[in-house]
Amino acid sequence: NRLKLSYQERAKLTKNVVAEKLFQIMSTKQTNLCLAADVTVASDLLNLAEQVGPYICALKTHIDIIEDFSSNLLSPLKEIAHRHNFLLFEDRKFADIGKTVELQFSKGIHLISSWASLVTAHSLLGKGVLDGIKAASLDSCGVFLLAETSAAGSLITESYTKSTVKLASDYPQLVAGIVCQNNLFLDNPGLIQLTPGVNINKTSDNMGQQYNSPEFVVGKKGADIAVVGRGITEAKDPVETAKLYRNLLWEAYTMRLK
Ligand code: 5IU
Repeated sequence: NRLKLSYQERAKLTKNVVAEKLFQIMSTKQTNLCLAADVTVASDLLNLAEQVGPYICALKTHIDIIEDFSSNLLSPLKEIAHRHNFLLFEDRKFADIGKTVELQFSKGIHLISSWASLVTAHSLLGKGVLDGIKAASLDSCGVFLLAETSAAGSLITESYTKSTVKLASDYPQLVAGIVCQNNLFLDNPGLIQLTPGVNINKTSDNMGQQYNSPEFVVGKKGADIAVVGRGITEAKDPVETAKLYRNLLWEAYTMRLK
């Protein structure tokens, strides 16, 4: 049962090297918080990464929403991630045939494979998406496959969710974990459960996002890492709020181990 194992112990059970690194970072920095840095200006992204960096294990980006994107953003972003010891995680949600995914991952203006050590992908088209990511990986890369979402009215079915977990376990070298809302793989402690839709002040937004509390997702739903976006980025004091989420999430994890 992975829920009773520490992140440190689970680091040894991973087959994907980025997942191993992520568990080690979580353990060393005592944080299972991933910040969804959904800002649209390059300097805001860098400032957020710099300020919140000490309290997170990963910074999740949507690099295609940056209005003033240029490749000049990439080296300072990498430098901040390195200095504060967190991973860069592009939430690209790859969903095409393998060859196209290979190109989307490594080409275009965003050059994702040159800086992101983690990416998300849909399992909809099957294993090709993983082959495409693998073909374009420069260094080591970890994929999070989407098995469930926090969105109300999602079209994902139970059998789709199940098949996605199966696909993940068929590619242990490449898959770091699964994005989901429920405890889907107790028996596979090397995989990481990443759960978005976490907010302490709201239960939804006006576009179908559904939120739960840190205690609920980590304590009851098996999240290893929680993704928090607007709960932090739209707070009056994002740094203090990031610390608060970090503490609540870590406390929920230590309670779970007992
Ligand atoms: N995200 C979700 N739910 C999902 C998946 C991804 O919210 O099921 I898959 C992303 C979208 C956004 C972040 O980048 O996680 C959540 O941001 P907020 O905490 O601001 O809602």
